[in-house]
Amino acid sequence: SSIQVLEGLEAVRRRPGMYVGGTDSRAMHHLIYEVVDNSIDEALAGECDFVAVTIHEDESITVDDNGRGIPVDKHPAEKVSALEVVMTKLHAGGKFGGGGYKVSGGLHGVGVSAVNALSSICEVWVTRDQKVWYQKYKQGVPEAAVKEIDKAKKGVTGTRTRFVRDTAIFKEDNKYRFEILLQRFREMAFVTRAVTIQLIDERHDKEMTFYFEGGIRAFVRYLNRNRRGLHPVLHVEKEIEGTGIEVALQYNDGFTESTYSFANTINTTDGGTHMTGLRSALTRTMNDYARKANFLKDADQNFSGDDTREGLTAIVSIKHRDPQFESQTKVKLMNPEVSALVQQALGDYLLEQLEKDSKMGKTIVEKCLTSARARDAARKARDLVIRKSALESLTLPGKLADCSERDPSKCELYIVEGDSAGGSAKQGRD
Ligand code: 0RA
Repeated sequence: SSIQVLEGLEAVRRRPGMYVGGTDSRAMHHLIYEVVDNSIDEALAGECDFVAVTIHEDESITVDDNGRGIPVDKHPAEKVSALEVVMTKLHAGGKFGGGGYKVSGGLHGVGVSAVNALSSICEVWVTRDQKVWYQKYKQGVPEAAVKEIDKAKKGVTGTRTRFVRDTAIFKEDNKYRFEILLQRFREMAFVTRAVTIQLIDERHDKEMTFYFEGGIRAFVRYLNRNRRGLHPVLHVEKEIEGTGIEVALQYNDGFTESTYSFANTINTTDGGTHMTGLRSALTRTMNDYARKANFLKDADQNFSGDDTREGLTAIVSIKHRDPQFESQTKVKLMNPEVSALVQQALGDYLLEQLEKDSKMGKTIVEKCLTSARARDAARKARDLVIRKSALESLTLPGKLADCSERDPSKCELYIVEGDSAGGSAKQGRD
């Protein structure tokens, strides 16, 4: 009863772009993510700690998990197995309405049915209640009803999905790329602490397993592995107004910024409101602390945002009930309230840590001070170059109007306030 049906499947085959972002290589990999996202959702619900993805020789994909298994009992409204509803109806999943998941990364529940629609063959095995249930589909259409095909050991549960992408839709001759999948699943394993994600490539006899007890703290250590960290990784995890907020950060002796943001385990490469929150918290807190601790004097300018991010490696990961993304490809988080939540969670924690460990505070502030001085020096140097070339060249930049007389003794300098005053001053003269 917690599963709602909103739409049919034909639409997906007609407009794959709307659901998986097209039919190119990227979209093809997206099929795998959609299926894996469902297993990760089960992990986020605390019901699954193992996910395996296998690329077979024929480029078919199997995704296994040890979650509760998709329910197979008869759906109250649809009159068929809930499994069939989940596999063949858009927007069907445990994520809508009351009894469903707390958080979810999948494409608003269209995930696995969209993959089914775009597959020439798809099969699903559900193990629960000491039974194995099975159904097979061609282009999203079931061959037969869900049926029990085997017995299972007590306590063993899970979902296995195998699909063959439909080459009538994915026409380009692309192959799944191990490295691309590897990167994605490494990130997912970092962000979903204590879940094992295994990737097996039977085409090349390769395999990789990810498991990170330390979550994003381990992620920061991994990103800084070739740099020198200036302090232990800072880490804060809070739940505010039902939204989970986690940030890990460490400054290193380098000068580049490496910041990453995740929303419900999805890497939001274009950032969004969680990233804005992270940046605002850093800028504000570093300025507050530097003033309080008298590193910045009254006459000194505030640090700019950039000053506080040189040599910073940071990750913000949020878990939200209803994440809003800019587009179906989910690269930017849009929920407006998230920015303030991240600012609050990180700001309070960071100030506390800096005040508690003044040696670390000093190290980080000095890093910001160096950045600010370097930026100031660079700006002055740039201004000088621009001014010099402005005076040398024929056209003047911005609001300057040149004189037409070359003899300095006959020239005057007029300084006016505002464009209209400037206009009158020019028009009033020959
Ligand atoms: C809806 C409800 C329940 C589990 C799932 C969906 C579920 C879906 C997928 C997709 C891949 N792996 C999955 N594992 C579980 C909860 C059923 C219950 O209460 O037992």
